[in-house]
Amino acid sequence: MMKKRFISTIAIAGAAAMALTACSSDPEPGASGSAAGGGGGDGEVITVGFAQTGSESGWRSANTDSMKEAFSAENGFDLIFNAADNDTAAQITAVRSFINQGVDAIVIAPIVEDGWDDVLTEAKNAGIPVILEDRTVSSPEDLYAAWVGLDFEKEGTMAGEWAAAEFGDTETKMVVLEGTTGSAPANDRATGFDAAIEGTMIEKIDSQTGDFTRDGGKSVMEGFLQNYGVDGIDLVYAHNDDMALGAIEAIEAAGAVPGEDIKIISIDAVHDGMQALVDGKINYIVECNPLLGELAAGLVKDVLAGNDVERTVYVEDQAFDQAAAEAALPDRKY
Ligand code: GYE
Repeated sequence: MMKKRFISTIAIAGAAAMALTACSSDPEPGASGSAAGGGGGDGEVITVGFAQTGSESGWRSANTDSMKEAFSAENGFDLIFNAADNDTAAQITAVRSFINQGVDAIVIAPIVEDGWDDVLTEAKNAGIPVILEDRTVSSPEDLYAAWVGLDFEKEGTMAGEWAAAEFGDTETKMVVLEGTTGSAPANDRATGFDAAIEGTMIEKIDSQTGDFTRDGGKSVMEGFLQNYGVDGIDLVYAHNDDMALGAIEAIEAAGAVPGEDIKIISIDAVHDGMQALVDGKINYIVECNPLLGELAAGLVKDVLAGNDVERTVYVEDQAFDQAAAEAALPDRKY
């Protein structure tokens, strides 16, 4: 049985504090600082290769910042950062090069779920632990040490439940802007949402990938508007805020009012998305917390130190309507 742990935003601050505690209990707390907390407690700098997906969205920028901050020299790390520009082959090549460089640990935010068995086996054979952050893989669990991220299916369910409550009793034509094909969040956000709207009067008339980017969301939405017309679409479900923001541009260019003529639901709750929600252009957003750096760094240290870790660490998300977004926006960290 997999052990599962849910962590709230407050607990993330706690985890950060724990990480600091771990650092300060290092054998030589007064030492120059550059190697503090490294090498699983033996004062060595930990070399970590991080294979990021790319830079497709606001969420991704916040996640990259969080990772770079946590895997800093002050925290005892030497970080080798690679962003694969959403190219799955390039991401696997990056992981292979980390193995060849003999890094201490590898962290991956896997672009897609499938295709990881070979390179994960190579890492295992080389004795290099792999920690996954953000997205999941379909590989057997013994090929990686731990995963930290979000419950994407639950995010989809929360979005779908809101849609069902708001629009379920009226004939509603919905189009979907999917995330990257084959990625865990695109798969799971579709599953959760579809189950939640089952049996309602919401009809999915089309669904296409916009690759989690603003440009992708805009051009797919332009196509939908061409095919169905402004009057033929009532609701957009976007798998992330960036695609919703692209859709807003397309809807406005078509002479319609986003959030009114065509309602929009999205996922992430990054700053620009929350602002659009406050402005009434998006109607509902489910959060996806990108601040996973401290937890990922803690897992790397624990795994290298031979400590028992939670194999699956879920960070909890919330959801926002316009009033909640207005209240939350000033204090948002991303
Ligand atoms: O929702 C999207 C990003 O994997 C959870 O990837 C992440 C998703 C996020 O590009 O904005």
